[in-house]
Amino acid sequence: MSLSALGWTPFFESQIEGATREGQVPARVMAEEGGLFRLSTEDTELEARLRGRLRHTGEIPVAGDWVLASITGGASMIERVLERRTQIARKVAGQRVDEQVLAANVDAAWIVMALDGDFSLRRLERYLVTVREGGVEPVIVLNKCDLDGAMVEARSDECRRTAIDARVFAVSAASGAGMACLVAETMTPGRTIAVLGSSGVGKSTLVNMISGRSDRATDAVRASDGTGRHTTSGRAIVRIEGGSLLVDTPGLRELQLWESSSGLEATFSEIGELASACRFRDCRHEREPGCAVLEAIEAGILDPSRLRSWRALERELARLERKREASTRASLRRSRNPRKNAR
Ligand SMILES: Nc1nc2c(ncn2[C@@H]2O[C@H](COP(=O)(O)OP(=O)(O)OP(=O)(O)O)[C@@H](O)[C@H]2O)c(=O)[nH]1
Ligand SMILES: [Mg+2]
Ligand SMILES: [Zn+2]
Repeated sequence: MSLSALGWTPFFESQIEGATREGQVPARVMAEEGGLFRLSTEDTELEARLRGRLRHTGEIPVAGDWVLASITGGASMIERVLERRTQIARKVAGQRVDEQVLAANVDAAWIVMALDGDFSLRRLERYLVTVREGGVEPVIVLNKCDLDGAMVEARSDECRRTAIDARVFAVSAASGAGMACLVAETMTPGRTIAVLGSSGVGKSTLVNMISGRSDRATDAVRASDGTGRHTTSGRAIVRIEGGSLLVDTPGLRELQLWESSSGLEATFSEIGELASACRFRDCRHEREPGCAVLEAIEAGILDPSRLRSWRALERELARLERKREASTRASLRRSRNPRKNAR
C-alpha cells in the first residue's frame, strides 16, 4: 500500500526531509489501545509503543496521526509525531480543563444523527463548530431513515438551514438506502473521514456496511436504562476498498467546545453578516437601537433560536477561556516557587 493511499501528502513529506534517521519510517496511527498503537507503514501493519519522552512533552498521537517509528527487531517505537494538518478537538468530558483530540489529519467528518429521537439541531451546531474549527469539512448524515420515512425531508431541510453550506445525506445503514450516494459523493482515494455522533446512532453499522466486513462491533441501544451504553470503545481507522479511510469513533455523551473562533463564526455566519449592518460596531444585539440582528428576528428572517445558540456557545467559550487562564496562572506560580509547592 502506498503512503499516499494512507493519506500521506507533501505537507507531511516536508516535515521529514533530512530528518529520517536509519530505521525510522513514516507510519499512520490506525488505532490505539492501552498504550499500544497499531501503525500502518508503506509495507506492513505493526504495533508500537510511544517513546517516554513524547509522553512527557504531551505529544501523544491519536488515530489519524502521522508518526516516525523505528522498527528494530521486535519492539517498534514511535519517535516523533508529525505536525497535524487538521484535527477535531473538544474539551475532555467532565470538569477537567483539557483538550482531547478525537481524530487527526482527517479531511471530512460525517456528523451522524439518527431519526429515532437522537435528532437535535442544537447538538448539531456544536459538532459543526468543532469540526470546522479544526479545518475539517462537515458532512451531515441522517441515519435510520427506514424508521421514519415521513420525517426525512423535513429533518434534512432543518439540517440544511442550520448547517448552511454543509451537505446533508439521508441514509439507512440497515437497508442500504442512500448509501451509494453518500459513498460516491464524499469518499475518494486517500481521503480520511471521521465518523462522529452520539452513541447508538449507527456509526459502526455504517462503517461495516461500507467496508463489507464486520470488524466493528455494533449493538442494539438500550433505551430503557438511559445509561448511554457505548458499544465502540476505541477510535480506529478502517480501510475501505477503493482507497479511502473511515475513522470509527466511540459515541460522545457530551461535546464541549474547545477553543473556537473561525468554527463559531462559520457556523453562525448569517448572524455575522447581519451584524455588519448594526448601527454600533460593538452591538451585543440585545436592545441596541439600529440592531440589524434584532430587526431580522422581528421580520422573521432570522430564527431567534440561532441567536440564543450562538450566545450560549460564546458564553461557554468565554467561561472556558477564564478557566484556562486560571490554570495557566496556577502552573506558573508553581514553577516560580518550586520549593514552596514541593512540601
Ligand atoms: N433501523 C435501523 N437501525 C440501525 C441503523 N443503523 C444502525 N442501526 C442499529 O442501531 C444500533 C446501534 O448501532 P451501532 O452501529 O452500534 O451504533 P454506534 O453509533 O456505533 O454506537 P457507539 O459505538 O456506542 O457509539 C444497532 O442495533 C444497529 O443495528 C439503521 O439505518 N436503521
Ligand atoms: Mg460504534
Ligand atoms: Zn446588533
